[in-house]
Amino acid sequence: MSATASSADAQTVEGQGQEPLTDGFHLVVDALKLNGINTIYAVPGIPITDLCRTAQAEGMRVVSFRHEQHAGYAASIAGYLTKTPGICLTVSAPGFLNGLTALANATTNCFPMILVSGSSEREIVDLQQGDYEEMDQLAIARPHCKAAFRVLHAEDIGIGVARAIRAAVSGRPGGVYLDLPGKIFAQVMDAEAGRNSLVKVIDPAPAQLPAPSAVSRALEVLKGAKRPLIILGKGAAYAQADEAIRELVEKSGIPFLPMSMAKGLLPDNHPQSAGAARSLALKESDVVLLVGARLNWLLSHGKGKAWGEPGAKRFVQIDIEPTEMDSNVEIAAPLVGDIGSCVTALTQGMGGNWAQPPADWIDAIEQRKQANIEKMSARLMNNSVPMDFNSALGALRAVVKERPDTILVNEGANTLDLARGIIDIYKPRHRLDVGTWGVMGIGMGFSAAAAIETGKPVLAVVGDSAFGFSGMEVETLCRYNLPVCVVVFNNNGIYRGNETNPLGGADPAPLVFVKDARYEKMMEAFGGVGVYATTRDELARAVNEALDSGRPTLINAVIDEAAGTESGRIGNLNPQSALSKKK
Ligand code: ADP
Ligand code: TZD
Ligand code: MG
Repeated sequence: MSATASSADAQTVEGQGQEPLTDGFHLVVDALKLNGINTIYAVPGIPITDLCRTAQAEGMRVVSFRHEQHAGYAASIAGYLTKTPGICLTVSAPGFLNGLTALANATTNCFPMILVSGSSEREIVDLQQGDYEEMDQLAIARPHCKAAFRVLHAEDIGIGVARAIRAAVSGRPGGVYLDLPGKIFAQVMDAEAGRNSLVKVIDPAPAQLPAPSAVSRALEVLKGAKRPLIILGKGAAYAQADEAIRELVEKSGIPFLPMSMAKGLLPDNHPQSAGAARSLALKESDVVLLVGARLNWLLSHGKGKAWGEPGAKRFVQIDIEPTEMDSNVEIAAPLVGDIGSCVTALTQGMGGNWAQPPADWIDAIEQRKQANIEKMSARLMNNSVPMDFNSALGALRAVVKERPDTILVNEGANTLDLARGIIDIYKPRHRLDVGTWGVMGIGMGFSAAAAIETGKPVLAVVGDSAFGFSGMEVETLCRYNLPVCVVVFNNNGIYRGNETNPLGGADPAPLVFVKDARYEKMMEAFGGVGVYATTRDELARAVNEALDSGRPTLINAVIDEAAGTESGRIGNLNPQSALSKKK
């Protein structure tokens, strides 16, 4: 049925006066559009250059990046924000590999995305005869994603795209790889047969109801609690069951702790938030309800010092992935299903007279909260020059409070850990960060996609090291004129900027950068606004102006180079030599 044609033939496909034809390029675009996907994050080149052009000509938004990793991060966070897989499109071998980090990161974080890569000729690749950008991409992608597919014939593009979409968003969301060998793009086929080959994915992420017996068990465990706690994770934010979650939390009266990207699901100033009493809540609670949060390293694996008395805690866990249960500790009441359905079932099961948690537990949390908030508030008001992390973040905290619609993107070490505690978030999915891997480099990709997918202003608060991983994408922000304000916390290095070479040689210490680097000029180079800020007032003013104007802006916020701590707040994970010379 399909015939091959050169790309020159493909361009004359229309208007030949005979049977209308279509080709692989158009089928890929049509298959995506049919499924409500209208944006592609890409880096063009052989063999997908014409795919980028075709997509734009057919009305899709094609956002072209400077490096595939950032196109990939953009696609992954688009998927997280919309529950529709984000598309990252790359060339073969090196472009594919550049995108693969983002695909693996998406899978790890349960973000739905599809990495679509062009690939070289199968016959040559499989015989290892040295094709242009030769690589067995499908085999390499497989361990890093939920599913990996290859399409060899134009008439299978529709089914390939459909399988990729369903795999990405059903069950636990994640990354999917779709391999498109260059040959198929120019394959032509009858236009009507082409249309008929497309598949619209019906109900791509079906509701999964928990078993009634599992709901009763969970309610029994919760009912017996003296010091209950709810932990909301980014799975809960992803699920977009915002109202159902609020109802459960408020009806139960149970204090909640948001994981980093779940901040704002309920506002951080909600009376039941235990955010400012985190360590007390983790340690002293007796029953913990996990909603879309894994007991991984970010929660100390559910055991150890942070969790108090060993074995004293009982867990109820809501997750769509059955094998997540008991991954680290025993789960007394597993609730397998989608978060909306599970949370609703719990709320309904609580009936009309659900007992509120004991007052002494609520009081203990409230007291610790007030004490911690008081301790922090002086630090946030400090007016010293240069700024330290707390004082600069205090200024940004006030800006976000005034502008709760702003989406915060955050990466770095100290810049990340301190911002997470200091900047309150008021709306669901308004905080995007380094996630499960703690990966540096998500900054500009996440910012671009957040602006594009939501139309809202974005504030990216990034360490100077973190920024360096995606810094060139400020050109992308300028090219698409995106309302992104980047604040680089410039402390001259990784964690701190004041280390020296222990041997006193000419090379600087490995953790330090050029002193007083002028990052704002990078934004100016491409027509955006650059600001050098040394005081809290200058910083706040510049951020407000940027968010008002909507112009791409980079503010170089000068931070005391001695203010940071090693690895931010996770120094305990960092092995240190007792023998080597350090200064
Ligand atoms: P955090 O880092 O915020 O603690 P994690 O990424 O560790 O969150 O956990 C998210 C969890 O949410 C994953 O185990 C994933 O399977 C689950 N999840 C994602 N979407 C849904 C959904 N719609 N319904 C139920 N569980 C979900
Ligand atoms: N590479 C990648 C992809 N991810 C990482 N997490 C790291 C390296 C290691 N790393 C961290 O974990 S934080 C960090 C690196 C390089 C940068 C910290 O410096 P910063 O932040 O300037 O961004 P602060 O504010 O100076 O602490
Ligand atoms: Mg730094």
